[in-house]
Amino acid sequence: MSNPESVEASEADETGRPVGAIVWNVGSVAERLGISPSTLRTWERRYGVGPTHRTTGGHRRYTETDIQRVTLVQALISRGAPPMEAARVAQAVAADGLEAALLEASIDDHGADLDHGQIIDGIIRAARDYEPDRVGALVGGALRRDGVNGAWSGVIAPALIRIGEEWSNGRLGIEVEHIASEVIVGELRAYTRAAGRLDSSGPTIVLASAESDLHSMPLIALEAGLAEAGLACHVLGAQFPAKALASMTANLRPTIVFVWASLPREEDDDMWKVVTAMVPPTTAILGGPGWPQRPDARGHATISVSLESTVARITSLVG
Ligand code: B12
Repeated sequence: MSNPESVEASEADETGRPVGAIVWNVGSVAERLGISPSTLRTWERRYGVGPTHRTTGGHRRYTETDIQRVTLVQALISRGAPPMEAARVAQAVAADGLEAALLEASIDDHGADLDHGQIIDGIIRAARDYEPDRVGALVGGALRRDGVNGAWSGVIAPALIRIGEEWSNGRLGIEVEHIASEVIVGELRAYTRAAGRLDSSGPTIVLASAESDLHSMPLIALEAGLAEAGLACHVLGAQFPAKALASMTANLRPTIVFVWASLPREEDDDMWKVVTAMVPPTTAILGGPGWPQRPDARGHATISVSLESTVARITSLVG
């Protein structure tokens, strides 16, 4: 690739660009973007998206910000936007929002190759910046690209675990955790709805969180994973009372009862007593790090290790 050129003091302009900043000529930018120099010149001539600087001899010189902006035009065009519209959108983005806009455009572009680490960083940055739409675009894009299991294990769970760690170390506020979790729940639910009408005439699947435990997102992820497999379920949500679960199970005789616990629970806990007392035709499956670990105290209940294995187990149990 061609080398960037360093701006000479005599070429610095009145816009405040630092003397000596790295700038690129049109050929280098074209090479970086994999498009022709004439396309770049056309974007500048027709739509006004181009270099903000020229040498004293009139040669185009792109700064990194200019390059981000033309890259955004390119990403939007590759997603199907007409060039004039792509240029209008890119021009409207402030310089400090270009990186985020690019990330969003690439995740929505199924051909784009953002790795999981970049998406996780983007989600955490967007939640920290109080920008739920950006969190949603990244999470929704990952779901559409990787499916529920892939997006959960590759992006959503690692992002949540990091957010939890940073919250407990005091490096981010609880509002960041709330923003991220609200948006993730919304995206998972939208994904479930997009699966269309599910057949609910078959075996009954009940999902709940343990009494006094507010963590319910894994239920919503499981609901989406089951929807992807064509299965409908009843989601009872967070903090479900043990007594109500016992009576509902007796009345409904569901095939599967899945109960999530993020917070630690003891063996004398009511919820533990209810789930370990469940017998066929109901199979109790427990998920989350909160459950007591002693296998001989579990009765017929089993502990799951991941979203993917839980979906697979339920799918095989309900045939
Ligand atoms: C989002 C969140 C919240 C949200 C929940 C919103 C919602 N709708 O669910 C809110 C803000 C309400 C919340 C509240 C609280 N939270 Co909170 N929360 C989290 C966070 C970031 C993610 C929770 C989650 O969904 N975890 C699920 C996945 C991402 O993590 P995991 O449990 O480690 O999951 C792996 C395995 O369990 C396994 N797995 C095994 N079987 C199965 C089955 C299925 C189906 C799935 C999906 C996965 C799975 O796979 C997972 C990885 O994919 C966690 C961090 C964390 N590590 O969990 C903290 C965390 C659970 N919270 C914590 C705490 C302390 C609290 C609060 C007490 C204080 C607070 N932060 O406000 C309250 C709890 C109040 C209450 N009575 O419940 C602590 C718990 C520490 C502990 N062990 O006691 C954590 C671990 C944060 C931390 N690092 O300290 N929280």
